[in-house]
Amino acid sequence: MSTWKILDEDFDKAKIMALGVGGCGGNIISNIADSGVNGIELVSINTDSQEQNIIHKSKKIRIGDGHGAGNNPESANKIAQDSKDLITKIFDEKPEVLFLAAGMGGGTGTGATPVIARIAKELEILTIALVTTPFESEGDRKKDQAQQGIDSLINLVDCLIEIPNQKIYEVSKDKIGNTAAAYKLLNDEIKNIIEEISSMLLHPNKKI
Ligand SMILES: Nc1nc2c(ncn2[C@@H]2O[C@H](COP(=O)(O)OP(=O)(O)OP(=O)(O)O)[C@@H](O)[C@H]2O)c(=O)[nH]1
Ligand SMILES: [Mg+2]
Repeated sequence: MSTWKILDEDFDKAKIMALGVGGCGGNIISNIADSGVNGIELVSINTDSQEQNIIHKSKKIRIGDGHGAGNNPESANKIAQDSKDLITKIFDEKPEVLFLAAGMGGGTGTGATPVIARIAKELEILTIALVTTPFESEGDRKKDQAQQGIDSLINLVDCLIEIPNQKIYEVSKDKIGNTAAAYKLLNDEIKNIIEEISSMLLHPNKKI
Protein backbone atom coordinates (compact mmCIF):
# COMPACT_ATOMS: atom_id res chain seq x y z
CA MET A 1 0.00 0.00 0.00
CA SER A 2 1.39 3.41 -0.93
CA THR A 3 0.41 6.85 0.30
CA TRP A 4 -0.59 9.21 -2.42
CA LYS A 5 -1.08 12.93 -2.76
CA ILE A 6 -1.32 15.43 -5.58
CA LEU A 7 1.73 17.49 -4.70
CA ASP A 8 2.07 19.03 -8.09
CA GLU A 9 1.18 22.72 -8.18
CA ASP A 10 -1.00 21.83 -11.15
CA PHE A 11 -3.24 19.80 -8.89
CA ASP A 12 -6.28 21.67 -10.22
CA LYS A 13 -5.71 19.87 -13.46
CA ALA A 14 -5.48 16.45 -11.88
CA LYS A 15 -7.26 13.98 -14.08
CA ILE A 16 -10.04 12.11 -12.34
CA MET A 17 -12.12 9.48 -14.07
CA ALA A 18 -15.28 7.73 -12.92
CA LEU A 19 -15.87 4.51 -14.81
CA GLY A 20 -19.16 2.66 -14.34
CA VAL A 21 -19.31 -1.04 -15.17
CA GLY A 22 -22.56 -2.88 -16.05
CA GLY A 23 -26.13 -1.64 -15.54
CA CYS A 24 -25.64 -0.30 -12.03
CA GLY A 25 -22.30 1.29 -12.89
CA GLY A 26 -23.91 3.03 -15.86
CA ASN A 27 -26.77 4.35 -13.70
CA ILE A 28 -24.24 5.75 -11.23
CA ILE A 29 -22.41 7.54 -14.06
CA SER A 30 -25.66 8.93 -15.53
CA ASN A 31 -26.64 10.23 -12.12
CA ILE A 32 -23.29 12.02 -11.72
CA ALA A 33 -23.70 13.48 -15.22
CA ASP A 34 -27.22 14.72 -14.37
CA SER A 35 -25.95 16.60 -11.36
CA GLY A 36 -23.45 18.48 -13.52
CA VAL A 37 -20.29 17.59 -11.63
CA ASN A 38 -17.22 19.27 -13.09
CA GLY A 39 -13.68 17.98 -13.38
CA ILE A 40 -14.46 14.26 -13.54
CA GLU A 41 -14.30 12.38 -16.82
CA LEU A 42 -17.31 10.06 -17.04
CA VAL A 43 -17.16 6.71 -18.82
CA SER A 44 -19.46 3.71 -18.81
CA ILE A 45 -18.68 0.21 -19.99
CA ASN A 46 -21.12 -2.62 -20.54
CA THR A 47 -21.65 -5.89 -22.40
CA ASP A 48 -25.29 -4.94 -22.96
CA SER A 49 -26.08 -2.40 -25.67
CA GLN A 50 -29.72 -2.01 -24.59
CA GLU A 51 -28.68 -1.03 -21.08
CA GLN A 52 -26.17 1.36 -22.56
CA ASN A 53 -28.78 3.13 -24.64
CA ILE A 54 -30.28 4.66 -21.51
CA ILE A 55 -26.92 5.97 -20.26
CA HIS A 56 -26.28 9.55 -21.23
CA LYS A 57 -23.71 12.33 -21.13
CA SER A 58 -20.77 9.96 -20.77
CA LYS A 59 -18.32 8.18 -23.02
CA LYS A 60 -19.78 4.70 -23.65
CA ILE A 61 -17.65 1.64 -24.30
CA ARG A 62 -19.29 -1.62 -25.31
CA ILE A 63 -17.47 -4.89 -24.89
CA GLY A 64 -18.59 -8.20 -26.43
CA ASP A 65 -21.43 -8.61 -28.94
CA GLY A 66 -23.85 -6.32 -27.11
CA HIS A 67 -26.11 -9.07 -25.77
CA GLY A 68 -25.05 -8.77 -22.15
CA ALA A 69 -23.58 -11.36 -19.83
CA GLY A 70 -26.86 -12.96 -18.67
CA ASN A 71 -26.13 -12.66 -14.96
CA ASN A 72 -23.01 -14.75 -15.50
CA PRO A 73 -19.78 -13.25 -14.06
CA GLU A 74 -17.54 -15.85 -15.73
CA SER A 75 -18.84 -14.97 -19.14
CA ALA A 76 -18.41 -11.22 -18.41
CA ASN A 77 -14.91 -11.91 -17.12
CA LYS A 78 -14.02 -13.67 -20.38
CA ILE A 79 -15.52 -10.88 -22.51
CA ALA A 80 -13.51 -8.29 -20.55
CA GLN A 81 -10.30 -10.28 -20.90
CA ASP A 82 -10.88 -10.55 -24.64
CA SER A 83 -11.39 -6.75 -24.71
CA LYS A 84 -8.16 -5.88 -22.92
CA ASP A 85 -6.95 -3.58 -25.72
CA LEU A 86 -10.22 -1.66 -25.83
CA ILE A 87 -10.22 -1.26 -22.04
CA THR A 88 -6.57 -0.19 -21.97
CA LYS A 89 -7.40 2.52 -24.52
CA ILE A 90 -9.84 4.11 -22.03
CA PHE A 91 -6.75 5.01 -19.99
CA ASP A 92 -4.78 6.50 -22.90
CA GLU A 93 -4.73 9.84 -21.10
CA LYS A 94 -3.79 8.22 -17.85
CA PRO A 95 -5.98 9.48 -14.99
CA GLU A 96 -4.37 10.12 -11.62
CA VAL A 97 -7.38 8.76 -9.84
CA LEU A 98 -9.94 6.25 -11.04
CA PHE A 99 -13.29 5.62 -9.39
CA LEU A 100 -14.61 2.22 -10.48
CA ALA A 101 -18.34 1.88 -9.82
CA ALA A 102 -20.36 -1.30 -10.21
CA GLY A 103 -23.17 -3.35 -8.75
CA MET A 104 -21.95 -6.72 -7.51
CA GLY A 105 -24.21 -9.75 -7.91
CA GLY A 106 -25.06 -9.71 -11.64
CA GLY A 107 -22.85 -10.67 -14.59
CA THR A 108 -21.04 -7.69 -16.06
CA GLY A 109 -20.25 -5.59 -12.97
CA THR A 110 -19.17 -8.66 -10.98
CA GLY A 111 -17.10 -10.32 -13.70
CA ALA A 112 -15.65 -7.42 -15.69
CA THR A 113 -14.73 -5.02 -12.88
CA PRO A 114 -11.79 -7.13 -11.59
CA VAL A 115 -10.36 -7.32 -15.14
CA ILE A 116 -10.58 -3.52 -15.49
CA ALA A 117 -9.06 -3.05 -12.02
CA ARG A 118 -6.13 -5.29 -12.96
CA ILE A 119 -5.46 -3.24 -16.09
CA ALA A 120 -5.59 -0.01 -14.04
CA LYS A 121 -3.23 -1.53 -11.47
CA GLU A 122 -0.75 -2.52 -14.18
CA LEU A 123 -0.86 1.11 -15.35
CA GLU A 124 -0.29 2.25 -11.73
CA ILE A 125 -3.50 4.26 -11.59
CA LEU A 126 -4.74 4.92 -8.06
CA THR A 127 -8.09 3.16 -8.01
CA ILE A 128 -11.01 3.49 -5.62
CA ALA A 129 -13.78 0.94 -6.15
CA LEU A 130 -17.35 1.69 -5.09
CA VAL A 131 -19.46 -1.42 -5.24
CA THR A 132 -23.01 -2.15 -4.19
CA THR A 133 -24.17 -5.44 -2.73
CA PRO A 134 -27.67 -6.75 -3.48
CA PHE A 135 -30.91 -6.20 -1.56
CA GLU A 136 -31.89 -9.13 0.66
CA SER A 137 -34.90 -9.70 -1.60
CA GLU A 138 -32.54 -10.53 -4.48
CA GLY A 139 -31.68 -13.88 -2.88
CA ASP A 140 -28.65 -15.95 -1.94
CA ARG A 141 -27.33 -16.58 -5.43
CA LYS A 142 -26.83 -12.88 -6.08
CA LYS A 143 -25.44 -12.37 -2.59
CA ASP A 144 -22.86 -15.15 -3.07
CA GLN A 145 -22.01 -13.95 -6.56
CA ALA A 146 -21.51 -10.44 -5.14
CA GLN A 147 -19.16 -11.72 -2.44
CA GLN A 148 -17.11 -13.60 -5.01
CA GLY A 149 -16.85 -10.43 -7.07
CA ILE A 150 -15.62 -8.44 -4.07
CA ASP A 151 -13.12 -11.18 -3.20
CA SER A 152 -11.64 -11.02 -6.70
CA LEU A 153 -11.56 -7.23 -6.71
CA ILE A 154 -10.27 -6.31 -3.30
CA ASN A 155 -6.57 -6.98 -3.89
CA LEU A 156 -6.55 -5.20 -7.21
CA VAL A 157 -7.63 -1.75 -5.98
CA ASP A 158 -6.18 0.77 -3.52
CA CYS A 159 -9.46 1.19 -1.69
CA LEU A 160 -12.80 -0.61 -1.85
CA ILE A 161 -15.96 1.01 -0.54
CA GLU A 162 -18.88 -1.37 -0.18
CA ILE A 163 -22.38 0.09 -0.30
CA PRO A 164 -24.95 -2.47 0.86
CA ASN A 165 -28.14 -1.56 -1.03
CA GLN A 166 -30.26 -2.95 1.80
CA LYS A 167 -28.95 -0.28 4.20
CA ILE A 168 -30.94 2.42 2.45
CA TYR A 169 -34.07 1.16 4.19
CA GLU A 170 -32.38 1.70 7.57
CA VAL A 171 -30.89 5.12 6.94
CA SER A 172 -33.59 6.84 4.90
CA LYS A 173 -36.07 8.77 6.99
CA ASP A 174 -38.68 8.76 4.25
CA LYS A 175 -40.64 5.77 3.09
CA ILE A 176 -39.09 4.41 -0.10
CA GLY A 177 -41.75 3.59 -2.68
CA ASN A 178 -40.00 1.25 -5.11
CA THR A 179 -36.64 -0.06 -6.27
CA ALA A 180 -36.11 2.86 -8.66
CA ALA A 181 -36.52 5.30 -5.76
CA ALA A 182 -34.11 3.24 -3.64
CA TYR A 183 -31.57 3.21 -6.47
CA LYS A 184 -31.85 6.98 -6.83
CA LEU A 185 -31.12 7.54 -3.13
CA LEU A 186 -28.22 5.09 -3.20
CA ASN A 187 -26.78 6.51 -6.40
CA ASP A 188 -26.97 10.00 -4.90
CA GLU A 189 -24.95 8.75 -1.91
CA ILE A 190 -22.36 7.18 -4.21
CA LYS A 191 -22.17 10.42 -6.20
CA ASN A 192 -21.60 12.34 -2.95
CA ILE A 193 -18.73 10.03 -1.96
CA ILE A 194 -17.07 10.46 -5.36
CA GLU A 195 -17.55 14.22 -5.23
CA GLU A 196 -16.18 14.55 -1.69
CA ILE A 197 -13.08 12.47 -2.35
CA SER A 198 -12.43 14.27 -5.66
CA SER A 199 -12.80 17.63 -4.01
CA MET A 200 -10.31 16.68 -1.27
CA LEU A 201 -7.83 15.54 -3.91
CA LEU A 202 -8.29 18.57 -6.14
CA HIS A 203 -8.37 21.17 -3.37
CA PRO A 204 -6.41 19.66 -0.47
CA ASN A 205 -6.16 22.95 1.41
CA LYS A 206 -9.81 23.92 1.16
CA LYS A 207 -11.58 24.12 4.52
CA ILE A 208 -14.62 21.86 4.79
N1 LIG B 1 -27.40 1.18 -5.92
C1 LIG B 1 -27.76 0.65 -7.10
N2 LIG B 1 -27.72 -0.68 -7.25
C2 LIG B 1 -28.08 -1.18 -8.47
C3 LIG B 1 -28.50 -0.37 -9.54
N3 LIG B 1 -28.79 -1.17 -10.60
C4 LIG B 1 -28.55 -2.43 -10.19
N4 LIG B 1 -28.12 -2.45 -8.91
C5 LIG B 1 -27.61 -3.59 -8.12
O1 LIG B 1 -26.55 -4.16 -8.86
C6 LIG B 1 -26.74 -5.55 -9.05
C7 LIG B 1 -26.22 -5.92 -10.42
O2 LIG B 1 -27.12 -5.38 -11.38
P1 LIG B 1 -26.64 -4.81 -12.76
O3 LIG B 1 -25.57 -3.80 -12.57
O4 LIG B 1 -27.85 -4.38 -13.53
O5 LIG B 1 -26.02 -6.10 -13.42
P2 LIG B 1 -24.91 -6.15 -14.55
O6 LIG B 1 -23.59 -5.93 -13.93
O7 LIG B 1 -25.30 -5.26 -15.68
O8 LIG B 1 -24.96 -7.67 -14.95
P3 LIG B 1 -25.65 -8.44 -16.22
O9 LIG B 1 -26.77 -7.57 -16.73
O10 LIG B 1 -26.08 -9.73 -15.64
O11 LIG B 1 -24.54 -8.58 -17.21
C8 LIG B 1 -28.24 -5.77 -8.85
O12 LIG B 1 -28.44 -7.06 -8.36
C9 LIG B 1 -28.62 -4.70 -7.85
O13 LIG B 1 -28.43 -5.14 -6.53
C10 LIG B 1 -28.51 1.05 -9.34
O14 LIG B 1 -28.83 1.88 -10.21
N5 LIG B 1 -28.13 1.49 -8.10
MG1 LIG C 1 -26.57 -5.67 -17.27
